[in-house]
Amino acid sequence: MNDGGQRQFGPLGKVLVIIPTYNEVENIKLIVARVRAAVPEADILVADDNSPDGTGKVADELAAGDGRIHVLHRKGKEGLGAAYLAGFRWGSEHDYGVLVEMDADGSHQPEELPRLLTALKSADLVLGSRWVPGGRVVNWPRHREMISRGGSFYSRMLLGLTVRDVTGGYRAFRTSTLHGLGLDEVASQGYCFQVDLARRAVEAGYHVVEVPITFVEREIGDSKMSRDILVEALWRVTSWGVADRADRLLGRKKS
Ligand SMILES: Nc1nc2c(ncn2[C@@H]2O[C@H](COP(=O)(O)OP(=O)(O)O)[C@@H](O)[C@H]2O)c(=O)[nH]1
Ligand SMILES: [Mg+2]
Repeated sequence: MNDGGQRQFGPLGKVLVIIPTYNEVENIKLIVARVRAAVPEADILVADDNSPDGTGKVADELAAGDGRIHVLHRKGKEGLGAAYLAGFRWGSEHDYGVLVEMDADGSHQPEELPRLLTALKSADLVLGSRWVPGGRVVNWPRHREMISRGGSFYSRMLLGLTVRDVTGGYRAFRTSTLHGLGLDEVASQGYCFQVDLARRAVEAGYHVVEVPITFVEREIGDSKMSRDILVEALWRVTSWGVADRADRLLGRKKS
C-alpha cells in the first residue's frame, strides 16, 4: 500500500460489476436487482460456468429485459479466478474504466458499493475489508472466520503485505490497474486468486485502499469452498513467500 496522496487520479469512467456464478439460481435475481437499485449507472456481467442448476439461463432472461445486464457463458467449472479473468478481459474490451468483483450470494452488499467507488476516485484499487476498524462479518461460522483471518495473517506475514483483508473478494479496480498486474501469468484458480491480485498490486506500487464492509454469510445455496481450494491457497502463498525471500537473499529484489 503506497501513499497516493500526492497523485492525481483520472476520472473513473464506466463501471462494470462482475458476478461469478456457479449454482446460484436462487440468488441471481436478487443480487442483480440489488446492484441495479444501488448503482443504477453501473452495468453487470454475470460470469457463469455453465451451472447445472440453470443460473445462466435465468441470467439470460434478466439480460433480455435490461440492456445493462450481460452474461458471459463459460464452458464448465474452472474456478473463481478463471471466471474473473474472463470477466476482466470482457470488461477491458468493452471500455469500462472500473471493474468490480462481487459474489452472487449477498455476502458483498451492493448497497456498500457507492462507498467503494468513492474511495476509488483517489486510489488504484479499493478492497472491501472485513478486518479494518468498522468492518465486520455477520452469521459466519467460527471455522470460516478462523480460516479467513488465518489466511490473511499468513499471507501478510509471508508476503510482507500491510493489507488487512488479503483474501476478500469485494473489490473495485481501475481497469488500468488490472492492466499493470500481469494477468496473463496469473494461474491461481480458487480463492488465492484474491491474494495473488493483492500482492501483485502492492508489488507494482499501486495505491491500494481498504474500505470497511459488513460481510453477510449467504442464506441461500451452498458455499463452493473446498479442501482443494484451501490446499491450493496454502501452497501458492507459501511458494510466493519462499520465492520472494530467495530473491531478496540473492539481491534480485530490494529488502
Ligand atoms: N463462475 C464461477 N463462479 C464460482 C466458482 N466458484 C465459486 N464461484 C462463485 O464465487 C462466489 C463466491 O463463492 P462462495 O461459494 O460463496 O464462496 P464463499 O463465500 O467463500 O463460501 C459465488 O458467487 C460463487 O457462485 C467457479 O468455479 N466458477
Ligand atoms: Mg459466499
